[in-house]
Amino acid sequence: VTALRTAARTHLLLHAHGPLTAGAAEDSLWPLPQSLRTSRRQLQLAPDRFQLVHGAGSSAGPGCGILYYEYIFGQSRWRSPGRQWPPLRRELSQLQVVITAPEPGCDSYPRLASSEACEYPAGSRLPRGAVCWAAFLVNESFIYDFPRFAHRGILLDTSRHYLPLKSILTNLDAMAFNKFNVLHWHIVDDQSFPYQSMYFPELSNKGAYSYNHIYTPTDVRLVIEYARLRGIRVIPEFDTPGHTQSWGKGQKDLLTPCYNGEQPSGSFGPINPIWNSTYDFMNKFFKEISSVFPDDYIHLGGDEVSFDCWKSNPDVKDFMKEQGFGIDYAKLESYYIQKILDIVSSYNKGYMVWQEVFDNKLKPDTVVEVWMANNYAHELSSVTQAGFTAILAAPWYLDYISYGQDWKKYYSVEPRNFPGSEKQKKLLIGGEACLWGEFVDATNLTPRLWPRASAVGERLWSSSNVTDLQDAYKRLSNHRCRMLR
Ligand code: CP6
Repeated sequence: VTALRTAARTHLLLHAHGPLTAGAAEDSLWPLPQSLRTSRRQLQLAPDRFQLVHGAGSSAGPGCGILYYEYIFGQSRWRSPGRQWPPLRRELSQLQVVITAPEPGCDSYPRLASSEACEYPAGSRLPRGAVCWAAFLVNESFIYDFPRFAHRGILLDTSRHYLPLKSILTNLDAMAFNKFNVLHWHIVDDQSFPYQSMYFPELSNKGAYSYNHIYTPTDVRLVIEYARLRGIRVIPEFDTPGHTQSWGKGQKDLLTPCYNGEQPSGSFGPINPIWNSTYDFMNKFFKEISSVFPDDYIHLGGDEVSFDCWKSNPDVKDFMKEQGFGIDYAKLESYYIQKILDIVSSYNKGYMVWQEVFDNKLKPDTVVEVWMANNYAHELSSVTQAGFTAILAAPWYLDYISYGQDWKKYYSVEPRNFPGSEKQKKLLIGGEACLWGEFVDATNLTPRLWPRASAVGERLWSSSNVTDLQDAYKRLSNHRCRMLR
C-alpha cells in the first residue's frame, strides 16, 4: 500500500486542525500508481480506533492477513494502554480492502498470472501524514493501480557470502515496500552450498562454509511464508552444469575430473554430463526441490559453462564421439541441459534459464533471463522472436557500483526498447535487479540494494510515461526516508 506517514512531531500539536505542513501526497508516492486522484478533503485517523478490514464481497480467506497497519502507524507505541485519543473531527475509522481476484486469493501462493490490480474505492483514503501525536491526517484519495510488468524480481546470492535469515527477511520487507514480487534466490554456486537437502545432507555438510552457514528446511519454509504474506514468489536457482564447484564436495563423482595430459589433474570442472549416475542424482535432487519450493518455476541457471575441463577429459572425448557431437562441446552442453529440463518438467515445474540456454528445445512457457550487458536489446529481440518469454536483468546489476547517483541510469532504462513486433514486446514479462554476492554480505546488503533497487521497482511497476527524473528524485528521497522509518 502506498500509505504515507511522516515522523510524528509532538510540537506540531497546535496544527492538528490547521493546515498541513507535510508535502503533498504526490510527493512521496513510490512506485507511482497508474491512476491517482487526491482531493483536498482531509480526514483524521486515530491509531487505536482505526481498522483495516476485509470489505463486503472480498474473496479473502482467513489466511489473508493485512499488513498495512504497521506500515501506516509504525510499531505498537500507538496502542499504549491507558492512552485516550481525543474525539477527532471527520474521523476515518475504517479502510476496507476488497480482494476481487477470482483466484482462491490469500490462502494460496502468488503466481505469475496473479492479478495484482487494486482499487481504493470511494470512501477509502490513503493516509497522508502525521502532523502531531493526536492526529494522522489523510487526504481523501481514489486510486486504481496495477503493475506494468508481471515479473518484478530481486536476485539475492547466498553462495558467495552467506546471508543470515534476518537479512533475507528484511530484504523481503523492502521488496514489499517497492512492490517487487519475485525473490530470485541464487542459493548455491561455486563458493558454497548452504541449502540443506533432505535427500543429500552431505551437500551442505561438506559444501557450506560451516555447519551454521546453512538454510535448514525450516529456514526455507519461513522465507517462503514471509514472502507469500507479502505477495512475493520465491524462485530458487540451482545453477548447473557450471558454477557447481561446491556440489562436488558432498557428492562424489558428480563433477567432471579435469586432466593434465594423460593424468587427472586433481581439479574438477562442470557437472559430468556423460554418466547415468549424474542424472539419477539430479532426478532425486530436483524431486526434492520441486516439493520444497511451491512456485510454478525453478531457475536452472545454465550460464557461463567453460568447456576446458570437458575438453581435457578422455572419457568425455569418447562420449562425444559415440554421440556424434564431433568437437562441438555446445552440443554436449545442450545434451545435459535437455535432460535436466526433462527431469524438471516431469515434476510439473516450469523453468527459468539464463540466456545461454535458449537455443535448446524449451517448453513454450520457459522464461529466458537476459543478463549480458552488451547488446541486450538484440538478445531480447532474438529470444522473443523465437517465441519465448523473457525477463531483463542486464542493465540492473546493482552489485556493480560507481560514484554518484547511478539510480538514474537504472531508472532511465526502457525495457521494451528493443527491435521487434508488438507480439514480441508482450513476451517481455518483466525484469530483475541482481545483487551478486562476491562483495556483498549482511553488513552491506541493505544499503547496496536500497533505495537504488527502488528505481528498478518503479520502472517495472509504473506506466512507461513515468520518466521525469526530477519528479522521481523528490519522490524517491521521501520514499527513502519512509523506508528508513
Ligand atoms: N554468478 C553467476 C555471477 C554471474 C553470473 N552467474 C555474473 C557474471 C557477470 C557479471 C555479474 C554476475 N557472478 N552464477 C552470470 C549470470 Cl558482470
